[in-house]
Amino acid sequence: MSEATPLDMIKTSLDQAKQRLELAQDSDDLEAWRLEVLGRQGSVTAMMRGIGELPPEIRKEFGKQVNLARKQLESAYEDATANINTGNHSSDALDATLPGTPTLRGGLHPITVVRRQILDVFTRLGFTTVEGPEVEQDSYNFGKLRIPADHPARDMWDTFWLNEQNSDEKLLLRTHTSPMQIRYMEDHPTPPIRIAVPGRCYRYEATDATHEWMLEQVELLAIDKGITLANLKGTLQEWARQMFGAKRKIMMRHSYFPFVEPGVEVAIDCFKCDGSERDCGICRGSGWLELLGAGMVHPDIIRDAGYDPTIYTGFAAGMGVERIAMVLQGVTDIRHYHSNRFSFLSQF
Ligand code: FA5
Repeated sequence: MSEATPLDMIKTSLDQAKQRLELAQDSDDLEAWRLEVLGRQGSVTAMMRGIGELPPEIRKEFGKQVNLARKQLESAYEDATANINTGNHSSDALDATLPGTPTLRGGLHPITVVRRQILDVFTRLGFTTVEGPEVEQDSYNFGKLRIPADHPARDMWDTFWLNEQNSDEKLLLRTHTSPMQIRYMEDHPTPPIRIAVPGRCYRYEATDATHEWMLEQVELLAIDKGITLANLKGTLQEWARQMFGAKRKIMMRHSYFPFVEPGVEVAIDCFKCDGSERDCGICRGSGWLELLGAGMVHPDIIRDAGYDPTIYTGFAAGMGVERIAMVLQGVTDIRHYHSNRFSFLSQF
């Protein structure tokens, strides 16, 4: 095999340089290649400098070929630079190592979380979840619950009315979930009944740290033979223990609702000041936050439902979901919940 001539060496160098240029991934690779091939210490320059050492008869041809090769390499280098800068280079079109654009993760609303927690406990205690209408008839929201038109108890439920006051059946946004007691009993001629009714309620009232114009309640109704106040107390105590733990103090005291007899309300110790601040937004210095109203279903309501009140008794309760959420989540103003502020909601 004959020895490679100086002209063959030019061709080999040219081919190798072109191959290496194809491997360049980015502008750093290109610059390294430029220095190595076309730079002052580069291989092409070295060949030019070596001309003087060649036999005189081939110097001219050698110089011509090296110049040709240099021009080809310069133009290949320019093309490669343009490709990389415009992103045409295959490895730049998709760079899997770049950090991605973060997507926002959704989550359950804090009230949804607590409503589910409440219903989970009552489901374990044997209650079935049912729902009822938010647009309600006057008679279900008030009359059938023993709250007649002129009854002072109606003041407690300042109301959003939906049609004329003199219409045959006035419609309103329900002020509590208690109308579902009546609806459910009407649809179920024979006890036993054990239901939990979650749902939104609306009250036309001034708002503050513990009062909203839109609130969620969970209503309980249990009707059976021999149900007593002890069953109500036991149910609510067990519910409170499972919701808040055994360390929280729960108080039950007498209260008045026209549709129960006797009536009670249940409060929990103030998580904000424990009763030490007279102007506390949560307990107003009382040390207690009211969570729910309850009582033994009034015998008139049992009778109106078609059940014999000498055989059947029952208890009912209605609890505020936002109030319970405030205690569990340490939220000191109820108005945050429906403010739709991302900074608030994203904490949960
Ligand atoms: C009632 O709504 C009765 N229907 C409860 C009831 C049911 C009593 C069955 C007896 C038998 P009250 O208005 O107190 O009662 O409301 C019940 C609970 O809803 C309150 O304890 C409180 O936790 C919550 N609540 C009431 N008003 C508001 C409000 N404006 N904002 C937030 N929560 C409220």
